[in-house]
Amino acid sequence: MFWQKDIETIDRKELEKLQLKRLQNTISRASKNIPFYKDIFAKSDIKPKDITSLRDIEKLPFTKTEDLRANYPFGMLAVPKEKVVRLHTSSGTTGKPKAIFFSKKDVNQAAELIARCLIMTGVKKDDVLQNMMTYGLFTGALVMHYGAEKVGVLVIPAGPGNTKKQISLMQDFKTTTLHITPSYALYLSSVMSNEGLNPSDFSLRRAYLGSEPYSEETRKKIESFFNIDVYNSYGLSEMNGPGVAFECTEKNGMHLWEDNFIMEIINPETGKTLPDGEKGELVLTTLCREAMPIIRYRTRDITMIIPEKCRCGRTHRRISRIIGRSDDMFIVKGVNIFPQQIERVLMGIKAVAQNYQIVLESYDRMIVRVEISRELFDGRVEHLVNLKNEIVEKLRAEVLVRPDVELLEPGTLPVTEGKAVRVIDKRTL
Ligand code: DLL
Repeated sequence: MFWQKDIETIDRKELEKLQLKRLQNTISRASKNIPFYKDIFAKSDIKPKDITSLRDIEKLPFTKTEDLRANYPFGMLAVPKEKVVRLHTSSGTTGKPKAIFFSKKDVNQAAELIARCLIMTGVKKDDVLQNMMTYGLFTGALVMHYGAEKVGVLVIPAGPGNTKKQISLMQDFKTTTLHITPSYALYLSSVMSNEGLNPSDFSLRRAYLGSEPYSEETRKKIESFFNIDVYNSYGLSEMNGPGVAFECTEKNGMHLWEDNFIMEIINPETGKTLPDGEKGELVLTTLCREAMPIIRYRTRDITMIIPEKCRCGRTHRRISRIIGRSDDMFIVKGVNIFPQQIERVLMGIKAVAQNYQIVLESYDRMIVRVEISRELFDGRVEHLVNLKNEIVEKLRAEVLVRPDVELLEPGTLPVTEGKAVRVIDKRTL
């Protein structure tokens, strides 16, 4: 099923022609209207007219998160303020937020992309989507909301939290589709299971999970608890929010909408472009954004382009699950570790419940605190010792560092409404 079949299955040659035309237009507008880009072109040898092929994009400098911060609040705007109809911000962990502006056309275009994503996963007008992302300055909820309304589904603007109420909404309005973060989906499953509720008595069919990294094991855990299909959804505020890349029913990598974005994978250390199939940092250029075009934005997200064609017939290339962020990686005993490696191991162990935390005590000591499922809390020390040893060994095999593991009762660790905080780095506190 397609929302815009012609563009979703466009011939690659045609797609590239369209990309080039849109890239040239974006560069020309940015270099005329945004002082930051005007400056870049004034200082460098490369001029907008020198971009005559898609490969020429590699000659342009990157835009970094610090550039958006330095130009806060209005510095990256390409249109007069009267044309802006919406502001979102992305706060990140430090410093000033980044301001992201939408014109009317941008709001509509972002909704179009979401509509593609929903129809691609089989949504129909009679579906009911419970939007459990945070409404407000965060893009997650509002951008999805507008896209879902465009498709014509009933949207429940629930926001996150108040889990018992969420469950009643799901029951009363026969919710079929959830839009939710992976950490909140795990928490929801623990509340439902504590309440003795059987997800098969609900009308749920699918969930869109994104906004934070999670592993295939977490997907499986959530799919099997709720008896639904989970689709991975990737996006970032700087590029509209959700709807940048999304899984089709093959559930094997996310189609990145290449008529709206140019994607590159680079080596984060050297900045050199890598071929399809190699892991590196995702760099994105907007092709349709009116209010705030961004050229070669360094997302810091590590992924790769899947070279094979997808069986669904869409020609827009897929990216793999995000492996981690280049700034999420930490080093213990000289070994590079991504939190997601740890999550993958934990979620693959049946006795592990929904929540965990990684505490970096020192440069050679990592503690992994794990909640275990209630059934296993039977008081038999022998069970707990065996489980702890299993977790230590599996983690050591994956990350090559032996962690200390603490087993905890369910509900011990904090739950956040937004993105989960998994790593506590005491070395930098
Ligand atoms: O999280 C937009 C979004 C909302 C995407 C809802 C999907 C669903 P930001 O708050 O700007 O925007 O955070 C963007 O979140 O650079 C990734 O590091 C991470 N991220 C987003 N989706 C995924 C995903 C929204 N599916 C940052 N897997 C991005 C892994 C993800 N990481």
